[in-house]
Amino acid sequence: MPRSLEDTIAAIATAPGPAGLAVVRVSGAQALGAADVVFRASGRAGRAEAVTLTAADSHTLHHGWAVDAHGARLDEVVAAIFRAPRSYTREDVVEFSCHGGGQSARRVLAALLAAGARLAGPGEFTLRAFVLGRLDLAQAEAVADLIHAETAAAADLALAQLAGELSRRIAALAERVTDALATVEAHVDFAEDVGGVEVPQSVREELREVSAALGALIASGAYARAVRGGVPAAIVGRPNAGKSSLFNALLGEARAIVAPVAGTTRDRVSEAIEIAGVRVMLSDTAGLREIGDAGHAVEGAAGAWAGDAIEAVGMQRAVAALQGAALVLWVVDASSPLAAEDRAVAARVAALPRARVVVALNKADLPARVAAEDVMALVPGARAQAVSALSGAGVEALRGAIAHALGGGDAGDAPALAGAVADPRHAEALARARDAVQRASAAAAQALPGEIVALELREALAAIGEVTGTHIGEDLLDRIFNRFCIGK
Ligand SMILES: Nc1nc2c(ncn2[C@@H]2O[C@H](COP(=O)(O)OP(=O)(O)O)[C@@H](O)[C@H]2O)c(=O)[nH]1
Ligand SMILES: [Mg+2]
Repeated sequence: MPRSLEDTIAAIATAPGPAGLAVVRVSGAQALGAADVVFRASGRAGRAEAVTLTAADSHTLHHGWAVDAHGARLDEVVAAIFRAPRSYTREDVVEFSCHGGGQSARRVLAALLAAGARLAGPGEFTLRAFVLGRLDLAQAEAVADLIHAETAAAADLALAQLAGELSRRIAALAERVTDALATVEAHVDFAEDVGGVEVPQSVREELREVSAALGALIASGAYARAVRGGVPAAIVGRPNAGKSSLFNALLGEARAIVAPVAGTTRDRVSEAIEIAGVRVMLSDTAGLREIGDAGHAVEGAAGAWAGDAIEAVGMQRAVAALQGAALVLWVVDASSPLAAEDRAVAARVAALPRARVVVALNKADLPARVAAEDVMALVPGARAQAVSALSGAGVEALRGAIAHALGGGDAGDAPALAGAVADPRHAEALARARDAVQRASAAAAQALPGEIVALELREALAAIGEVTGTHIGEDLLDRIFNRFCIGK
């Protein structure tokens, strides 16, 4: 990404297509000059000279025409002036509000490029806001999160991060590490004169507290991470348990085919639903059961695509969905006793290292032949909910159980999202910081030389700096800002 701050950059900031407005933005030392070349103010009665944007005050609006190099009109526009440093980027910025649709903004942009601006890269306006110190990195990343937010909760989360909630928490922890480091370094200097002295008890205690605080911050972000990134979820169970029926009930529409014959669902059908502010990507899958050697037929001649072979492929996809799922909805037909096939599914589900599991005891409209305890014993830690996909009874409660499994709690007591660590990149960097503080703490406890403690603390600060942006490489910065749209 070219990112010389010398350049004046321009881009269309709005999505293409028919719309009320489109905005073209230009930022940099020559922003006002380039905008002036493109802009002709509409005439005003009793006023001889036209308004020039280079002379305009900050935070003023100017109606007029965008023109090309020959003075031909390109669009009717309103120019908004933001002078440095009171702008999105902290540079001089002009925003042209054009008519929406494909042509107007593109023509205005072309005129700005002809007037000396260069096309901005993805996120380059926000990158400038970061480089020029208006936002720290976590705040700048929140801009991309906000743009990509697919649920209201995800937008709230991003807004809180943009407002600096997370940055403040992290800065407070970084300050404590910095203070501890200063004390240790002073101690090292002092110890050179008087001989080896241990790191003071107060610092050791402080380090233990800071590492616990970092751990708590990371742990408290599990729900926020689900809200930010969405959650892949798989509906699994033996054939005819009612998986497709339940999938449709959760979706509120008849999306998957439901039939009394086993093996109806062969392909994986996926739809997004929202539960507790989390975008859940729900996949209905083929029922899991043993079908002999059918799987091998798939590899044979084309003529060997028997029904069982297709079902076998469906099952392979079901297993893949299961393995990729962060949330598993295991559907049990509670109107018939647990079968070997149910136990086989349970074994697969229980073997998943990290997935959260909800058991739907389906067909609750019929007499129960399965005890919840027997099912729970097969998948420890899961939640179970009786439900009837047919009548709809219990579907809301099932959504509640899923919300709980996602960490969303009950409607009233959902965990606070503001200031939570929602970005896995942040969580990973903070985990490294916590590990380094723990090593520093252990070194201090073992009365190792202060230099070693100081070394670990510097590493912790560097890891924290990857979140706030004080310690960040060009490569990582490129990767982060490439996630943005052009014009943001
Ligand atoms: N009585 C009753 N039947 C159900 C219920 N859910 C599904 N079924 C029936 O069970 C059969 C299999 O359902 P389906 O959703 O295709 O199961 P899948 O193979 O697990 O996807 C169909 O005849 C459904 O109508 C339920 O809650 N109660
Ligand atoms: Mg099905």
